[in-house]
Amino acid sequence: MRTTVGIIGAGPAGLLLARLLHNAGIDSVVLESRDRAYVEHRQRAGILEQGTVDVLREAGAGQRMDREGLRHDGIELRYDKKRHRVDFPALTGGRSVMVYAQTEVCKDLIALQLAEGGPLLFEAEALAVEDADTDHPRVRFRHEGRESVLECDYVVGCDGFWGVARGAIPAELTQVFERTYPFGWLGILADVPPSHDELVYARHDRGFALLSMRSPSVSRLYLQVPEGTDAESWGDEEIWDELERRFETDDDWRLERGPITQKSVTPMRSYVHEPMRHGRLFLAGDAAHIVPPTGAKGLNLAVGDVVTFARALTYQKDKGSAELLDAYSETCLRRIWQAERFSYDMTTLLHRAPDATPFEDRLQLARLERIAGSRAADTDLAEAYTGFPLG
Ligand code: RFL
Ligand code: PHB
Repeated sequence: MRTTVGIIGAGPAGLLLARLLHNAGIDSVVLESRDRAYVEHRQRAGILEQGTVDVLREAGAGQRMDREGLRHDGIELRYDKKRHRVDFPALTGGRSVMVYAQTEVCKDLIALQLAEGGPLLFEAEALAVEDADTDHPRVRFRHEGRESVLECDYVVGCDGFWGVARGAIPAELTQVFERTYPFGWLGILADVPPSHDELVYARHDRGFALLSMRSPSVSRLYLQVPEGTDAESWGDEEIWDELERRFETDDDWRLERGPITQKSVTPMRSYVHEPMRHGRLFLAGDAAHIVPPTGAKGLNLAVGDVVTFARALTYQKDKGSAELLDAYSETCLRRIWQAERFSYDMTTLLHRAPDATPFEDRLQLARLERIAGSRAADTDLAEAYTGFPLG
């Protein structure tokens, strides 16, 4: 099997890349180790930055998002029973975000790829990337019980944090920057209308809580829990009781309860792998970097990477110049480090570390008061949350 761009992984990064290349007249093959139902139902991110929304529309993948997605013009920060709304359009010259789940983005892109695009093979597991530093890189993979080779001009590793592509970059050329956190998020889906029409990020002495949503009738909520917590160790009523405590206000706001349909724990990590390119192998999305979910940046960063790659390869095709491909890693990393910084800031602003001192508690509250009381600090948050420009 032969193609111009071999794409490993059919998460948002791999699927969107295949679509962008198809639109640019460049052929690709996508290899995905899991089956279609698994990829379409994996619960993850929920917030699309303005730039991501624009990219999906331009790629012809925005119709259902525009019908069913919920435009959000702000978020609420809650602390000390107080509520502060961050007004995105007022602070950023009109920008907003979209609540449209990653599962739905993936469903839309898969349907388009199968209808119009190049091959997308499910249950096709990449085993190794070979000859990455030559002009004929290859992906060895297993599909339908047989081992095969995909011969490529370029390989893009969109295979997430646990994928194989990153391992093909020699360790001596690599630098890894990493931080883990002593807590995770217990996430639930519940069949109940969201108790607020915008997301609520709550800082509480008992730990962080987040109110989000998937639709006008489905809520998505998260609780900070100790690292390594088993989701099943939390009973449903216990979860609602804890959410209620952490979202407490000094007004008559109420948290509505409903049947919990899914429960899981997500670990928290910050991670950057440099460089993101070795010869003709490029890394994109979670394969190269992880942010803690507090800033809602993971999916949006993946989109930024593949837009950068697609532009660079199109430039190479049209102008015969590898200038943008050569700059890929550097271009992506500038944006990635801004998202790492913001995600870290949001995480440390809102979570309570197990060894937090009263001094650190007061500092968190002072930081929150500063955001609530200063247009400059409020704007800083709004700009980062709605997203930095692509490239
Ligand atoms: P993905 O979505 O992980 O997709 C990678 C794909 O590669 C496949 N794969 C392979 N395929 C072939 N051969 C192999 N050897 C392969 N190894 C792996 C996998 O099956 C998968 O389909 O990466 P991508 O495309 O870079 O997209 C990134 C986003 O998914 C990610 O940044 C966000 O979802 C991060 N994230 C969250 N972000 C938020 O903004 N809000 C959230 O609430 C949120 N929750 C999460 C998350 C990430 C999680 N991970 C990675 C464990 C919850 C979880 C559990
Ligand atoms: C979500 O809806 O899953 C979500 C929203 C905002 C975040 C993280 C996750 O910061």
